[in-house]
Amino acid sequence: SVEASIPEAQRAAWKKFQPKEFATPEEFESEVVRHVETTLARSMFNCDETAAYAATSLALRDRLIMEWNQTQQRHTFADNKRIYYLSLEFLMGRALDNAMLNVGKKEVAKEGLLDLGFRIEDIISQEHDAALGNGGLGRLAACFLDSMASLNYPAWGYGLRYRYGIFKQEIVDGYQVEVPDYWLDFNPWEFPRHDIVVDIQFFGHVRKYEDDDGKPISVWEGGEIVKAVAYDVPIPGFKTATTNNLRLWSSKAASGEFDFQKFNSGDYESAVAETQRAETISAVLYPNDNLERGKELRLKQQYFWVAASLYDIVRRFKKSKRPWNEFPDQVAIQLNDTHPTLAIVELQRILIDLEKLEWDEAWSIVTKTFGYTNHTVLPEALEKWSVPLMQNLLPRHLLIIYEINLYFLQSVERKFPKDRDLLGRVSIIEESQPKMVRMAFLAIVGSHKVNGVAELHSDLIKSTIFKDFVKVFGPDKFTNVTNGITPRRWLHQANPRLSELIASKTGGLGYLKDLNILNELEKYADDKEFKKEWAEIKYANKVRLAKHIKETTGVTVNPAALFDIQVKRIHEYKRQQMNIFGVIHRYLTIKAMTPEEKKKLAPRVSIFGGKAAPGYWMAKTIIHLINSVGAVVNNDKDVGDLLKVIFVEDYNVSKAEIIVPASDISEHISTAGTEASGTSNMKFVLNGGLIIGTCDGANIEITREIGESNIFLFGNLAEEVEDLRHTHNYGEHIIDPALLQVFAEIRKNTFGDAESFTALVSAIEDHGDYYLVSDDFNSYIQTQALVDEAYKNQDEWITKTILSVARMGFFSSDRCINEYAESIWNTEPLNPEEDKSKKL
Ligand code: T68
Repeated sequence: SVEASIPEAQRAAWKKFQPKEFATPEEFESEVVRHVETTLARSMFNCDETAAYAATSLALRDRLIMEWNQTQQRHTFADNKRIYYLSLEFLMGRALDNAMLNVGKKEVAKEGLLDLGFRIEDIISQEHDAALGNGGLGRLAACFLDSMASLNYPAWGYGLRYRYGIFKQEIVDGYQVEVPDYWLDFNPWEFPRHDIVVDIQFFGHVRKYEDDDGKPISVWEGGEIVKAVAYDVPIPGFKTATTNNLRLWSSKAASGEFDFQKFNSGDYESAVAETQRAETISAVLYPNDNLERGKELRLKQQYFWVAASLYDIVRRFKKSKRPWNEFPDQVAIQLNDTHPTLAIVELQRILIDLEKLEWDEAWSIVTKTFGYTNHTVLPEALEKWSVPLMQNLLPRHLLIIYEINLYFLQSVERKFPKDRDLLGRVSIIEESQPKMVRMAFLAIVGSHKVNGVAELHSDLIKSTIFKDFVKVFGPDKFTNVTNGITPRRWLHQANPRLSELIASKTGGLGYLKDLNILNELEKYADDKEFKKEWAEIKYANKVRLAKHIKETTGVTVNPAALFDIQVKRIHEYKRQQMNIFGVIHRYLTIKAMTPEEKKKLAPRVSIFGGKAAPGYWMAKTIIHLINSVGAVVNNDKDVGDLLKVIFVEDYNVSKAEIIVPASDISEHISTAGTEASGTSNMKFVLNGGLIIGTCDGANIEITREIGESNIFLFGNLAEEVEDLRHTHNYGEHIIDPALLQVFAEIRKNTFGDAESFTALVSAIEDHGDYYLVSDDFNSYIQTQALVDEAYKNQDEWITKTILSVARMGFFSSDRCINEYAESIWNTEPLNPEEDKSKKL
């Protein structure tokens, strides 16, 4: 047992001091007061909300860390296969509410805080979001951590501890302005591990020689060293005894504070500058989603993080004293996109250069260890690194990549001796000027499984960007794992009243552990009482959002109106431009209506939110247009409540928790074939909202699960896109007449100087309309009219939303993680005895 593994001298203390249970509000209060007075060195006499948040978090964290320790002991003792999830992004959001709910202490904390004079919501909202991610990819990593802990998988996340997360967005005069997100002032959720430090090498050169047996040896010498310091973030499972770990690396100058030699020789300034340069590596998250820019610092970040993580993983494995061929039985490493692909090369380097294994043996271990998840087919997002850049920064790694490529191409040549072009097409090195390393190809060659994130997407990668690799490796190397979301945060935490209602009808919170239990709600789809409560909860959630909108924008919106929401990163392929053109079309229609016609129209609030990458001009123009349209529409007396246009500033995880439960309809309207999966589509439906969307990403599977009559699909299909684009460029390109009207209105300066929006209009009229806005516009407008009609029949609408929620079980990230575990990681959960004491 774990107990027997503890030295006798400490065993008694270990047994005596088990995690604090906070059985009563008083016990919780006493912990809060203790932290205020000792840890924070303040008195209860001047304890404000900030201090109350700090002390509450510290009290919770004490408990988490005890469970974290026990989990790690259990995992060490059991010595099972561990999962390592490597992601450059973890979009965690707030931790306190989640921690309280997962350990089942929210009620106790709520009462305790009330006793101390605080409302728990006010305390929760003190917390700064941990926003170490751009969008879907980063949030998926966060949902996966929650599921892995909640399912008792021994799993670690590895990432970077950015000093600045994704920028804070401010809207000034309708334009996006980026403000740095310095979030680490007070972060009770991380534990610095100053004893876990890894030296990371950059630059230098490779020296080759033969050893006494004539074996070629390569040594990576010279260059510079940067230190990686570990920071650990506890990840509690939902009502499990498992608290897993997220390890984030922070960069530090190797010579401590600064280079003393330089300091002593009087070169103080350059000594400080060097320190700063080292710390720059983990300073800032790159704010581009679905775009690669090939910056050297980004490559440095990638290697820094990958090398530190692998050192840690290998060290842990070596403690078990197993032979190397058992490494893949003990370690599964999942690559979240190509950002950590260097891990493949680094493990090969460790095995051949440092551990002295033969190439083939090492390579077999490597490929069995890694799995690679692809998140995009957009060509501009596929990572490539210039060979000269890599040669300079990572000379040994480049040589290994060339060798991997050589052996790979030789095997292709053997299999397809007559196909000369194939070699060039699948080569990891692109023969361009300069040469480039194709990271996705390297990831495929170095992994045993490659997966897409929704069925359509997984099919598309096999038939387009990775087609040749299906030919080379066979179809079984490629698989699909459709994304999912954690119902703990995205239902129980974000929508507590709905969660409570569901629990009351399905026999408690068990549904949060097995989301298919939601199915039991089908029998209430026509239950009058139930529907009334259901509708009341939606209304209350809309009131909550309306309040937020009023406070932040000054605009009053009517909670009885249809809330139409599109929140996600701003991108041309996601087509927020089509949405706002549709809004302008609606505005023109309303302006032309008689009072009688107006009476028949369902009032609508069009809500947008999302960040544009700072260098993405077109995306910023879309934000500007949305705000400009809002400024006109919201002040037009002819329109009144019939239409309001809102841009919610600084969309992030904690705002999503307010926005998602308040939707009637949400928009997932990407050009077919461009959105790999989408995950907010799942969140909205799970919270009783319907979808208007294209046949893209996970929308297709959502439709299959909830039924075609419960979703508003429109637009061209993925297989039609190529031909349409061809026609735009080489045939006649006719723009939709309703869209032309919208453009004409923009040109009249109705929404301010039309010049500012030329790029948006001319992308469609003059530059081939790559995202097919015009092709889909008519279908979009018509489908929005169907939404209007459907919404008028509230009774049917509510039935649709209940049936939809009842059928969403498939989209739990728990299902998703179990699929990864079975088909890619070959691991099983480690269910501890202690779980039995956790009541749902
Ligand atoms: C998203 N990708 C997909 N990328 O767009 C979305 N990219 O369809 C999918 O649901 C989600 O991943 C999860 O699978 C991203 O969010 C990025 O954020 C990103 C960041 C850096 C570089 C490239």
